[in-house]
Amino acid sequence: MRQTWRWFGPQDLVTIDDMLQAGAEGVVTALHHAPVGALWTAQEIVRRQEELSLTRAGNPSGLKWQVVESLPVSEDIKKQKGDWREHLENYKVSLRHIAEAGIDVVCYNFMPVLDWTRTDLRWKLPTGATCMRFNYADFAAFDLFILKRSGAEKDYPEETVDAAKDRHCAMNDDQRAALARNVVFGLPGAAEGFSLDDIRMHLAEYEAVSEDRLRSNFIDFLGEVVPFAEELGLRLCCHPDDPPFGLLGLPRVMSTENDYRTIMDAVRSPANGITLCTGSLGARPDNDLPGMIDRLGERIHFLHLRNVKRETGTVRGSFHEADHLDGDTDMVAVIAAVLREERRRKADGRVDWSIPMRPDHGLDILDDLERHAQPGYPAIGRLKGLAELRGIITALSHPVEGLLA
Ligand code: CS2
Ligand code: MN
Repeated sequence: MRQTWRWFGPQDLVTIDDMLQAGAEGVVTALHHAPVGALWTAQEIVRRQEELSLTRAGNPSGLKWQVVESLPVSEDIKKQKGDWREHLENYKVSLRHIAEAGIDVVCYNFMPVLDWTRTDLRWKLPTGATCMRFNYADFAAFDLFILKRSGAEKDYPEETVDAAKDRHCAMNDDQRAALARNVVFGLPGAAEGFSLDDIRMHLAEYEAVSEDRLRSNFIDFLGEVVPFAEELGLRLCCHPDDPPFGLLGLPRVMSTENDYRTIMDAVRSPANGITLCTGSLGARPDNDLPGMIDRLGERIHFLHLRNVKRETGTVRGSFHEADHLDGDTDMVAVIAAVLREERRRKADGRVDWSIPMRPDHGLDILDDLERHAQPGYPAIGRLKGLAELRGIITALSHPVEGLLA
């Protein structure tokens, strides 16, 4: 595995110097300032490469831009409306510029309107660390009583509606505003923030888009970009829905193994691949992550290793982000499955046998609590996560692995 680190560009409070000390071997970044749907110019890509190639003192960092996360897919493309054809052309030209810059892995997602969604960005754990949390009752309180989405009650079980009512009553105006801000935090690093009216407008646009329609639009998108990406030697990889179930009545089509199987089978090409995010998929008890790696492994081009603690046993429920080796995902079994896949690739002579991975999110601990970097992307919490993951990789790759047997 190649140990990478997400960087939000020069304004990121966690610097290139920091990631070097954490032991990162490569950088994951994007042109976060570029509007969704717009073209990524060759010059801007090169500028970002130059920025990450230097430490603060101006010495070579030795780091390369390894993975693009994300080249976002516009809402128009997802709905096949408005400027979608132009956005599609822009997407292809951006891919060409990315390939020409020597970057070969491109992550994206196909979630309508919202990227990852949480109700709390700094939830305090008993240790004093903070983490991101999705509280289902709070989310329902937002949907039912703040956004006041029509017909929302029918999307929740009665006990959740009751709990949401209690939660909403117990909140003051500031707490309600904070909840709304957290929910619509939207794309991390992107310039966009949404107002409630924006959300209502986007939801209205999706009223006519069923899951089947979204899936077929997705397959059309892949039909256009995958052959092109394959020619360029690129590997596209789709990040799962987060959380992996529908929200606000919006369709979601990348939440389960079946969803991935359908999309992988629809366009058979190594360029049509997967970002396996154990944090997003792990919020559902019915996703078998080591099994997914065994079964879908040959198309996994990027790994997000992260853990969540589910607070209920249901498919839709509350969860919070946990330490990388804690939580409900068996991270040792996950890493063992990845190492098996890498071994298969080596045996097949694949040049991409080493899969880029990054510690996805971390808890805010120690100085992180004061630094207030991008939510989910603290320096020390991620350093700890990466160090723990590296420990498992090192142990499982060691020739004396059987020593204790
Ligand atoms: C990321 C996602 O921060 C995160 O949770 O894993 O936002 C991810 O960057 C996108 O979904 C990929 O398109
Ligand atoms: Mn992820």
